[in-house]
Amino acid sequence: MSDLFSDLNNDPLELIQDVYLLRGFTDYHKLSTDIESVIKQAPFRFMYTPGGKRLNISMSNCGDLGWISETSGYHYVKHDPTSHRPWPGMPAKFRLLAKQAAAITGFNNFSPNACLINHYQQGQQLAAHQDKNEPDLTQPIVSVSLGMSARFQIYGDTRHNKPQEIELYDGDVLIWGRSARLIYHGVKTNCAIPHPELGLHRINLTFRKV
Ligand code: MD6
Ligand code: FE
Repeated sequence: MSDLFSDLNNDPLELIQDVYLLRGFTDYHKLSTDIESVIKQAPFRFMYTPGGKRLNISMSNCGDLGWISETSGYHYVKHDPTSHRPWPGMPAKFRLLAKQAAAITGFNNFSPNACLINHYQQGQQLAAHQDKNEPDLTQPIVSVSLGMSARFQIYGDTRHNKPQEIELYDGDVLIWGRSARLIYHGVKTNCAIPHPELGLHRINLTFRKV
């Protein structure tokens, strides 16, 4: 399995300092069996913000810990609050993909134990936010885009900047950390291009060490 991803794009583009893009590093087809298995065990669901609003996109998790939003705040937890069972294990292929993508961009020994799975239908968006619920901010985040395209927005150090926008397609992988670890970012899908298998659905895997 070690060469599953290594024959693909090993030439990252640095979008801004410490944010790297690997175009077409993987594709939905390679990961679909594992994704279907995880989602069967822990179906996508809409979570609620601490302010009581329903999030725009549905989510699930796999790995030792899963990210949840609820009225008491944002947390990483070992059990799926819907089923009360542990989150599904992180598939070996997912772990390898994240490790290899991180290593290519100089983040050696990345060993993620949490994978948040976001699901978008066309028009659903993720508002500008920072990822800051992780205890060790020296660890990078690896993010895999699958399915329909999306417009990824990079705002920088405040959400009030005009964002740099980049279109992400099936199999694109973003890796970021160091000076960029806390930048604001968001996602829009109103102009998405459909994917041959997933149609107007997008799945995003974000790998973290927490
Ligand atoms: C998404 N991604 O692409 C959402 N966060 O659907 C993120 O929020 C994200 O891509 C931190 C690092 C990379 C990301
Ligand atoms: Fe994020």
